[in-house]
Amino acid sequence: PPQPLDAGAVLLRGFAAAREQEWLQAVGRVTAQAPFRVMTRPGGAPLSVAMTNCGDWGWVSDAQRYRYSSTDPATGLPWPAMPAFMQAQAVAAAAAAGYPGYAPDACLMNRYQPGAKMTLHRDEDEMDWSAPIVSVSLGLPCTFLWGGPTRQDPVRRVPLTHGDVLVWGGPTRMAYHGVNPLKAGQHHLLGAQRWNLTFRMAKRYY
Ligand code: MD3
Ligand code: FE
Repeated sequence: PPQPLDAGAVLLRGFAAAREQEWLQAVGRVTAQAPFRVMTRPGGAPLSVAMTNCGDWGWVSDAQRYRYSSTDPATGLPWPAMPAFMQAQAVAAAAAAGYPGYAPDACLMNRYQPGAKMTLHRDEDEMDWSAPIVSVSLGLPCTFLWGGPTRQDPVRRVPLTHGDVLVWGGPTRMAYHGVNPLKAGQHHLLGAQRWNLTFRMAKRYY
């Protein structure tokens, strides 16, 4: 049975592992059209994670601000469509976690290389904060940092490995979270990388 981390947050260990080849293929098709790239954060420093998107909306950052954009700023073209396989798997994971009716319109794809990290933050650029977020981890393991409603709350360390899927809804949807610097290593499929895909309802209501 699914393992609840906290109210509304469910960890589906290994949910994506059985179909890892299809995940790799789907990510490969998206990144052939819209490659991973390092974006600039407001203020001008680079993010340490390389990103791309698929779906109707993509999360982007530049020296001015964070926002959702229907087009890839690198080309001006629409983001690649969300592969049907990825969309169906995200919907299935949400349903398994107790969230029927999930309809993601955005998938942010993060690529971590050794040393890359994500500092504590909240995902607050989506219009409807009641819609859950589904997160798929592939490749090297990481330590996920999971805090509470304020930056000062204590942080739990949750190890995430290849194929783990997390569903964040309910009260934990707005929790602070981050990722420790990725340790060096070799994954049998991805080499020295971790990919994390987060499915969101960016502009659609749940
Ligand atoms: C908890 N990504 O892209 S995934 C992000 O591993 C992000 O790349 C991390 O945080 C990564 O914004 C963490 C797990 C995750 C994603 C969204 C959440 C946890 C969350 C939203 C609310 C609470
Ligand atoms: Fe986040």
